[in-house]
Amino acid sequence: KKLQEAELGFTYDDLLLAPNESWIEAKDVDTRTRVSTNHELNIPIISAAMDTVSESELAIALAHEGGMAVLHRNMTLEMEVEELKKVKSSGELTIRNVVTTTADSSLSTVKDIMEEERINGLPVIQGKKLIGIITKRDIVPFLNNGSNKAVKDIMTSDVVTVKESISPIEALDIAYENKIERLPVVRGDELVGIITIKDILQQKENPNAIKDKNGKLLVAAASGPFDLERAVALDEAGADIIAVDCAHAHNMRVVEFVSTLKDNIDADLIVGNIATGEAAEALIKQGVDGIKVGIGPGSMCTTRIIAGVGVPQLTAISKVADVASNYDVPVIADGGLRYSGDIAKAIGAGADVVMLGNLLAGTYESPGDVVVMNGRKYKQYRGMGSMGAMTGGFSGGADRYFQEIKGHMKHSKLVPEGVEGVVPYKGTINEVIFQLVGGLKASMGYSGAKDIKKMQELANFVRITSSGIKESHPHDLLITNESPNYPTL
Ligand code: RVP
Repeated sequence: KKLQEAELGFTYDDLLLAPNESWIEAKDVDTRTRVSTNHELNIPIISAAMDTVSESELAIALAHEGGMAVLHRNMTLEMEVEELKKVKSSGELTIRNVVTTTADSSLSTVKDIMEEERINGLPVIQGKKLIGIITKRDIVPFLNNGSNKAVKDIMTSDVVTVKESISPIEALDIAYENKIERLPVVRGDELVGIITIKDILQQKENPNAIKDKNGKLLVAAASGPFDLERAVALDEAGADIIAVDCAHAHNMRVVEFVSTLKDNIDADLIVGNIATGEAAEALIKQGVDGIKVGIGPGSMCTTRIIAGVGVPQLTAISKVADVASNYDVPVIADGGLRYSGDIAKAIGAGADVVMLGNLLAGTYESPGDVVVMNGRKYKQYRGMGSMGAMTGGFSGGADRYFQEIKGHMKHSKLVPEGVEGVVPYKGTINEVIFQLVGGLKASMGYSGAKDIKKMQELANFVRITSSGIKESHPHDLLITNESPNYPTL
């Protein structure tokens, strides 16, 4: 009876989106979406909380594109807070930690500071008061001619300054007008920071960047299911979202602990992973701000093989979304996505956001070095339940799978649910996201969906067979030029 009642579960390759009548084109669609109760993204993409994917560098790059990273937790609490702070301070137009000099300093000291800090200009201060600015250009003529001039002899005293409230456009105008590269920011005559043209231009290049209410880049940070100390510390350090990262969030101890976490943090709380409507109901009743779906679809995950447990991902997304939409709680489809078309399918099945591991691993900004094998470039990618992640680093992978590392425990006493490997080097986050979002937009054009909500509403799935899959991929030719959005391993 049990077998007769067994439901059919679908995943990405089992279905395609049928095209709809459409009055909308890819270039006109709106990809904004909600990732948690209180936070919107400009693109429906977040990065996996994995130690070969999400640290500050990738978090900054992804937030610039309008998405968000979930910083991994296979590091000490202090290190994770440090990573978080790097993301939060990077979005600021005004650098507040300014390296300065004083009027009586020698030019050679100034040169050394500039070289060490790799900066081309220093504000000159007396106490906290700004009294001048000195640049590399000013000092170069005097460096090799035995001159014993001091900063005060050659600095520019008539400094163009700006107030803290300045906008990037205004700052840029002032910098161009005065042909200068850096603008000291003052409160009265006190120096409080500096704005550089380089930073403004970087901001201008990223009109899609996603920021918090203070203008800092949006970022989430992972915490263990029972790690109150970490969740509170990350919250205090300014995380916008705490993501409870766990392999089975329908474990009732995890569900019950949600309310303790909620009571102690201001940030939104995303919890996962689950794969059923019942689990969604249980978590939503505890007040979660977002739910993450995915038991076993991950590209390096072996849970379905080792434990024999999981739900094919499109069915899991759809079951969770059916419940979550009644409560207006965002759904994140985590794992198993290989192409941009899978993002469209996940959204069509009810997801508000997708979480990517493999597709963002192997980018310039992901942690780790490029390795060359047989003339091709790769970067490491490993499951957080792999032997390497559970025993290396800070064993932040182990409790995700309810496993404990004790003292000198032998590795053979762990049961891994993930593997370690490499993925092809893919270029920058900017290049990768351009292709992924481009594919999603194309799909929205085919579906006649002007935004993500409409995509969820209008998506029409058609079931396909293995011949359908074969027909979908390029066939009957030898690919001679690799396409940026269709990699061959
Ligand atoms: P993928 O994008 O298919 O590579 O999947 C990434 C997801 O896989 C992660 O966000 C996480 O939910 C899951 N994961 C991470 N480690 C492991 C494991 O070791 N089994 N699984």
